[in-house]
Amino acid sequence: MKIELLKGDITKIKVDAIVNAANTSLLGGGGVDGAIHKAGGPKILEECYTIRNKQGGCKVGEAVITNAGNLSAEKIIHTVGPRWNNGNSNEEEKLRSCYIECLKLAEANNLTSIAFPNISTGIYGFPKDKAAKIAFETVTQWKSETIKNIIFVCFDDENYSLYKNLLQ
Ligand code: AR6
Repeated sequence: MKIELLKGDITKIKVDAIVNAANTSLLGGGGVDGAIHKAGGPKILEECYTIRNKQGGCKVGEAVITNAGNLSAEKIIHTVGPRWNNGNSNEEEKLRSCYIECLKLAEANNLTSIAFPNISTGIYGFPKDKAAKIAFETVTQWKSETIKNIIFVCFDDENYSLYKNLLQ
């Protein structure tokens, strides 16, 4: 299993699955969620509505999978990261769970490559250094079956340099 680092816009990445940092409603928002729905078009949201009707959205630390609309990825895996609450609400465990549930879903769908944004480190305010450590540790400990390639896509300089240090 190869772990890579890229800087830029995750909607442009050619992989089997792009991970979205969504919210519990699954109905879109700002940040990477907004960018994915904007670039991917209405088909993604349509399937999000179907999932909502069936199971009422997605809980923090869990993940659901949909089509990728117009994007070059095959699937979008939507996960809901925790909002940072000074470390008082099990945020670290919940963030770890996001990565694990995404990896599980990718494997269950026989996907071989997956791109992660830096979940929770934007609007949800999770400290970037802590989040990078959790993401990196969880992914490197993963016992892969179908996944051959994991890509961390960093949008901002701070995250990029944190991941660069971890990968070195
Ligand atoms: N490609 C890759 N990374 C991106 C992109 C992009 N196009 N745009 C932003 N980022 P955020 P959260 C980075 O705020 O903190 C939404 O409204 C960004 O620099 O997107 O999990 C949802 O609906 C940051 O490092 O997600 C939720 O309500 C990272 O993506 C809420 O925001 C995550 O920032 C979720 O907040």
